[in-house]
Amino acid sequence: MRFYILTLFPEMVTSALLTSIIGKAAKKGILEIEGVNIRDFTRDRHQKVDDYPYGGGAGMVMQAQPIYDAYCSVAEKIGRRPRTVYLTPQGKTFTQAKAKELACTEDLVFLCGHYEGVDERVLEEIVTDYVSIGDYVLTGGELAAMVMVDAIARMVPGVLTNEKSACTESFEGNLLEYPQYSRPVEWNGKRVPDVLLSGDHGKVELWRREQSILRTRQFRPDLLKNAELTLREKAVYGVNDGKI
Ligand code: 6GU
Repeated sequence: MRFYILTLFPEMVTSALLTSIIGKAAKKGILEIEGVNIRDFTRDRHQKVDDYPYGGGAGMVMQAQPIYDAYCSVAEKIGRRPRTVYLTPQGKTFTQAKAKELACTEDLVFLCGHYEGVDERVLEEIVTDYVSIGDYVLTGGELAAMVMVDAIARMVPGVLTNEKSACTESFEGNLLEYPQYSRPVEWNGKRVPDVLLSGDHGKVELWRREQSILRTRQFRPDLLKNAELTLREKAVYGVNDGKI
């Protein structure tokens, strides 16, 4: 899988992402992350990439041409028009389901805006997905792109060494993850739950499932209506899907 991040600050994005687990996967050749500097595509003799908004108002607007040429350089390289995500608080909120969907794409472009915005015409021309990472405003799309690339890249087979963990963790089946414990058995006067020391894998699985459901009910009851629960679990934990 290849990620192309169109930005005025390519090193901000690549240096953070190429550290740690995602970087290891990139070294192994499982994925590629390329920062594309929009400023490299300016035709302005002062390297300018923004200008005043027509109609007036505060701030500057990123111009269409350098962004479009940066996008075209990627499209030409891969031989087709790639799926292109524009990071904006006006987009649909990013979810684990969206991460999964995008993880099936071979080439993915992210456009990071800055200043007051981006000329609408280039967005109409290249963007396939408008995505926000939450209801707050950032100064630019870079941090949002990093969040998305991390969440998507870790779903690519081979990126996580423990392949099972992508499927048992928080949000899989719309349930939060169960609590984890490691050595020592007692720390700060607190003992690890006995069931985890019992060696009975069946009991451990049942306990973890119960913990996941209880936690979700306590901290994210909004997730439960889409959770994958058996009829028995719904009865035992008093979960209804709003129909009752
Ligand atoms: Cl995706 N971009 C920007 N600039 N701000 C945001 C955002 C994205 N998501 C939340 N705030």
